[in-house]
Amino acid sequence: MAAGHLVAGLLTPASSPFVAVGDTVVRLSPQPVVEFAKAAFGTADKPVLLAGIAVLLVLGGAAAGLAARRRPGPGTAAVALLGVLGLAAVLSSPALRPVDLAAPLAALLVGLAVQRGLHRAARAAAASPPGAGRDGNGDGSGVGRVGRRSVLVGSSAAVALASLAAGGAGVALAASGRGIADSRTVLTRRLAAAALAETAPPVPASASFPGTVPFVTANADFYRIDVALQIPAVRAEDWTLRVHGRVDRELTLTMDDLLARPLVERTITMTCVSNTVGGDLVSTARFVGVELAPLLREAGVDPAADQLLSTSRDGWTAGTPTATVLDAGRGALLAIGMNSEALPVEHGFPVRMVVPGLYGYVSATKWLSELELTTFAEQSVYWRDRGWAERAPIKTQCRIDGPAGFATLPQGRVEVVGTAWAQPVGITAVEVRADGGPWVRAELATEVNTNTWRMWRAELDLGPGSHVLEARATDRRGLTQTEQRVDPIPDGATGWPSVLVSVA
Ligand SMILES: Nc1nc2c(c(=O)[nH]1)N[C@H]1C(S)=C(S)[C@@H](COP(=O)(O)O)O[C@H]1N2
Ligand SMILES: [Mo]
Repeated sequence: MAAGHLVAGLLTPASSPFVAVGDTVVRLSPQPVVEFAKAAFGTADKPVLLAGIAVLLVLGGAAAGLAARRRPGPGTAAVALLGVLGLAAVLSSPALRPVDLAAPLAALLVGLAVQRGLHRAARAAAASPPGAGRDGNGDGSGVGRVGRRSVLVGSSAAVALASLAAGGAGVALAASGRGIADSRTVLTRRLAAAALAETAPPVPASASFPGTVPFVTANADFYRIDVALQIPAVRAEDWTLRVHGRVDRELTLTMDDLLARPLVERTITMTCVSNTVGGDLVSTARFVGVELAPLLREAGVDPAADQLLSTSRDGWTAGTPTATVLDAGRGALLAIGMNSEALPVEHGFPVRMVVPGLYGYVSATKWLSELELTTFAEQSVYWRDRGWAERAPIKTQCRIDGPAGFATLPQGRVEVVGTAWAQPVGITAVEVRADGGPWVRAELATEVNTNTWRMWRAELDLGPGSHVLEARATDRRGLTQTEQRVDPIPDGATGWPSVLVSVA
């Protein structure tokens, strides 16, 4: 495994057999398993999966070792099986090339050699004349004390080799990581120096209330959702975007091409379809990028192409209604900057899509590499293949941020604060109530724009005892969110957020 990791570190990090098998498990997992993992482990699902694979490998190795006490066959078969799994994982990955087979191949060959060598050492020791290596363990297996010693020496040598390879892999991966970090620094500087054709108005202090979350989410706090076990490493200098499919002329753009276009800055609230009522898979940033609509118009879009299929460098895909992207008022972006920096690597460096008003899984492709004009009938995409809706506009929703659930409050007036969102139309009202009583209209903070969330506050009079506080939002279309609770799958959760508090 370490040998495979080393070769992958030098070539393509995601081709490490360990990572590639993990990616394949993620890709092939049946939908109930995926939903279970998300519910049980949340955003820790990635380390849990990798640790699980590591445990299985160790247990499998131990079992293979026991099975190979007499004949090398079972051990060789186990190593070969693992090697073939690694090869198959890399071969089936949509994002890896044939040369990336070098990593699982290295793992297979080194694995076979090490297994062979260890087995031979054990047999040689066991077969040596009496006195040199008696069968001292009494189980008749033929592996005696000296046998154990040579196996131990052999194993230690293998461990030492593995550590060397793993260390080398670490160095190789760190070097490629540094390459990306340097590229990000350069891009951040270029963005800072660039003249913006449109800047986002500053967010006024009146856009939030004490007790609400900060209006603009810091990059480090911005929610993160993706299926990438290994973040695709693409230097801005090497990045290209191919625009193809049902277009009059194919385009290939580089970062210089993007930066030569008018750069716009927009404050946008992104939302994940998996967000449950009251959840925090919603964040706001000031994105800098280029407008997608004029770019697609330059390529010449076939009017029949109702789906814009975007592909990530790691093979993940999303399908966005072409009409939404071409709608100039919507302001879909190819984003390069996020809160005065180049995009953080985990948020899609160097380029991602951002389309206000649509859940991320149908619009917000990170590590963007391809845009294809096609139809919803012709082609499906990653989450649609796994039971989620083909189209997914964001549902009007709100969240209570204070008081916290199960808080104990002093008697008297209680301040309730929170946020609400209805991209792209905006929020026009939020109401709160206690214990199913009359709705009380909340005070709304300044609207930054209709593509962002809007903070609110209200006061309620609460007597002693426990109380259920609820909230509901109304959007500019006049639609008030429904009380009916539904799960996120297939197209987003509904229901009123509520908290239980007690007044002393
Ligand atoms: N390449 C890639 N892009 C992706 C995803 C992914 O799994 N892979 N997940 C999408 C989903 S479901 C959401 S909600 C947003 C989240 O973006 P963030 O992690 O920057 O918040 O990215 C979208 N873009
Ligand atoms: Mo999402």
